[in-house]
Amino acid sequence: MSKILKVKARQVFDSRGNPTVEAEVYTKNNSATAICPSGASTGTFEAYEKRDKKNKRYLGKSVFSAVNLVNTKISKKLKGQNIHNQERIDTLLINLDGTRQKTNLGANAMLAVSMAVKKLSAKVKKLPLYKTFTVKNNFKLPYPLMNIINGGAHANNGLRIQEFMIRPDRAKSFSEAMRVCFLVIKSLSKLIKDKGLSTSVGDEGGFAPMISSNNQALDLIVSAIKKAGFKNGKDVSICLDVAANELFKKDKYSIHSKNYISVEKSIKEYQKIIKKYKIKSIEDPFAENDWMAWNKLMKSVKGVQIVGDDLYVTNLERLKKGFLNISSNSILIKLNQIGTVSETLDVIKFAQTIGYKTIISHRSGESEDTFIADLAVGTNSNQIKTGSLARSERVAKYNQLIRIEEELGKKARMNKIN
Ligand code: 2PG
Ligand code: MG
Repeated sequence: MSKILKVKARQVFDSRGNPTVEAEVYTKNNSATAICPSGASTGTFEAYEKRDKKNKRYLGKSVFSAVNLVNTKISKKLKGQNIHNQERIDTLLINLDGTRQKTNLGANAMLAVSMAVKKLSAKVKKLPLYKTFTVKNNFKLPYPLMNIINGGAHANNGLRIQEFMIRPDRAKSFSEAMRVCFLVIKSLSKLIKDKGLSTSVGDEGGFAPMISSNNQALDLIVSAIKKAGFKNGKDVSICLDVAANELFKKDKYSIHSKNYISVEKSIKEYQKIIKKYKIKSIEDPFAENDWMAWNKLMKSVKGVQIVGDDLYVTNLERLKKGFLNISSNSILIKLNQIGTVSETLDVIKFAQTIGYKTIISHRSGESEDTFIADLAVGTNSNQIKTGSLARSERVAKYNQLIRIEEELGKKARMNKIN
């Protein structure tokens, strides 16, 4: 048995330049680190992110109190624990915190520790991380959902929809999937340049040109797919994250234009763009508490992946509610929405049992940590959403998947999209 000697944390910075927690866990001869990511368009029911709101030296954004809790209370509690007993360690963290939304310790402190424990256990066992989750063999690589045009809270261009993504549905291998996305992105870059617009990128590496209509962004992507030599809706599919929490006021939505319209009218507009642009996946089409709207959409569109992100916040109770309500057919998984590795795995297992697709996701504030790439393969998740082919904190995850595919060699398989 390898026992935890101590746990230590430090404040580091994320891809937006904001402070975040890095934890380091030690056994006698080994150690491992993990960094907690951070969202911008967060759900109300997400686990709590602890920041030093009163410390003006970092404009209220530092995480020294979370770091301090790791170095004191958490380290003391975990000392002597078996590094391989993830569930017990996560339960100790949950009980030590003792709140529903992890407000005492902070999910940022807890998750950094939980991930570092998982990484260290794999290291001690001399196993690659992806082999230590739920799947033991027949590993499958996820399809990348690449966010190639950024809008909403991730850019300042006035686009209503937050993420315009592509998914290379016919790629037979992960490296081929990357090649397809590479070609579409290069083609999109040229189109944007030719229009005299800027090719600078948003928080997740997608272009953030100064356009403000969803249809304009969608037209650009359709042309880029075509110019790259692919068929929209066959080789490459367009997928969206609306992040509708941000576009909701008094039962009305401003998804399709600046005007606020009813759920029924919004669904009609969804139907139009689904048809016109052959859209295959829509994440957070409605707000986190508007369960009826989700159900209405599920009844009105067929053959579209409807993904719950802010709706479920990787929380088992909310997922169960959504399942009973027939709210979606897929779930976005973000470790820091719930705060421990074990709870995340429970949600993935349940989602897969009820036939939901699981999509492992980054946050808009990310780091060099590639944990989610291994998690996607280790749970046979269908897709991974981790930004565009730009900004090293996004590309790092794709590069890790290329390494995993290479290591699996002939045994490597792509997951099933449908
Ligand atoms: C989302 C995420 C990641 P954020 O809404 O799906 O793309 O954004 O991390 O800002 O919540
Ligand atoms: Mg989302």
